[in-house]
Amino acid sequence: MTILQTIIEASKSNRKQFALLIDPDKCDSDQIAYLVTKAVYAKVDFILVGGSLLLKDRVDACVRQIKSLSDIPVLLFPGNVMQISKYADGILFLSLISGRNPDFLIGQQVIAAPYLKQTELEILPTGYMLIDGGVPTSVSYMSNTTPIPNGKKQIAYSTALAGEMLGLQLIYMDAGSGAQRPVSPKMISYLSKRLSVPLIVGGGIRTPKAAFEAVAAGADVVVVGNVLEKDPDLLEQMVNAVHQVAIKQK
Ligand code: 1GP
Repeated sequence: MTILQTIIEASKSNRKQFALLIDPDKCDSDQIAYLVTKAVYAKVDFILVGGSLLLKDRVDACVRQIKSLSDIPVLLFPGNVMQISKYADGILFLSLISGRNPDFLIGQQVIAAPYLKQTELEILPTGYMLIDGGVPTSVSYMSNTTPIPNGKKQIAYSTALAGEMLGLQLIYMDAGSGAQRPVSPKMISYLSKRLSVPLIVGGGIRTPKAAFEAVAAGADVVVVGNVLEKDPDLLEQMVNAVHQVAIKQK
C-alpha cells in the first residue's frame, strides 16, 4: 500500500494520524535521535521534514538519520525545491492554493518535477492552504502570499474544493509554524464535512488538548513541530490525544 492509500484508508475508517514535523535547521543530530526514539515509542504515524527557509544543507543527513533509527514513513514537506531528498519515502507535492503567487502554485513544481521523476519518492499531490494564525509567519513572508482570514470558513472551503476538483489528493490547512492560534475547530469541521479528500491540519498546536480538538473537529492528520523541539517529552501525550479520538468515536 502507498502512503497516500494508508492516509485515505485511515481517514475512511476514522483512524486519526499524527505527524511529527522536524525542521533540519532547528534540530541537531542529538535532538533528532531523541525525538525519533520518542516517536517510535509513541507510535507516530509520519515524520515530516522541512522548513520555510533552511540556512544549513542538512535535509539529506536529517532524513538518513531518521531512516536509520525507525521505520516510520518520512515525508518531505518542502519550503522550496532545494529541500528534496531522495532518501525520504515520499513528498507532499504542495501547491499553495490559498495564495496567488504563481511560483508557489506551479513554478517550483515545474522545476522539481523532472528531478522527482528520477527518484523513487512517492508523490502526494497536496493543496496547501495558509490560514491566518494571528502572527505573520515565515511561510507567509517567504511565499509572498496572504493567508485566508481565520473566520472565513467559506473562502477556505471554496479554496479546498477547487483543489479537490483539480485532482489534489490531500488538503493541508496550516496556520504556520509557531502560529499564535491554530486553525479553529469550527473551520476544520466546516471543511471536513464537505470535502472528500483527507484533511491535514497544523500550525500552532501546542497542547494535547489542541491536538485533540483538531481531530475531534474532523482533521485526519495533525502536524506538530515547534513545541516538540522545545519539549520532546510532550510527544507521547500529543500522539495519544490524537489516536484516542477514533477509539472514542467508535
Ligand atoms: C507548520 O504545520 C506545521 O508548517 C507545524 O506547526 O511548528 O507550530 O507545530 P508548528
